[in-house]
Amino acid sequence: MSFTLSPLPYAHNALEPHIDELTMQIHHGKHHQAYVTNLNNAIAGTVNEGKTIEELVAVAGSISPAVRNNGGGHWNHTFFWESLAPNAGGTPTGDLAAAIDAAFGSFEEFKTKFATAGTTRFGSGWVWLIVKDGKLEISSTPNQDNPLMDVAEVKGTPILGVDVWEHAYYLKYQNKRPDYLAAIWNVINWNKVAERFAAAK
Ligand code: MN3
Repeated sequence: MSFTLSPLPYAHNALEPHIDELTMQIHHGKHHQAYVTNLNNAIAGTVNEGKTIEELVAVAGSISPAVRNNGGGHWNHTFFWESLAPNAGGTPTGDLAAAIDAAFGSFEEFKTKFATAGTTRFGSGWVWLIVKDGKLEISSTPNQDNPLMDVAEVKGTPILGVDVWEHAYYLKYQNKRPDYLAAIWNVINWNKVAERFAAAK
């Protein structure tokens, strides 16, 4: 059984003006599709055919670079689309808000630290909010790695992930990654993040 690209959970223009329609079309329809296609090609006829994406990601250090990179790309992007929503943003509430305050001092401090982690990730990668030993932490990973991978420097359960590859923002923000990371707060789906937090605790 091979992997398939799920449709975006909203229209390509639904995150305008923060993330533009053309970026979403290319990012989902071309980049994410390519990870799925290349992952399927890389596992075809091997022992990895038939494994779940979670099983593949967990053993990233001992599989081929093609499976690690494209498998990570598939998992990360699926997670990213669900981390965003139209008419979203605002501030987290309840247990999640309390945990953010406890870990980072305040929601504003959290946003600053998360943006710094994303901005200082050299080259391409991801910035994450994870649950580690019951507490929240910010981490970042290179390329298409993620905190579920055995190779991750900081391992944990991701509850929010933001793509900082140039393809995620270049058409609208050009080289200004900090502007993209400032705008992304307008479209974070905190209900989804809270749901993941409750499951991960
Ligand atoms: Mn991407």
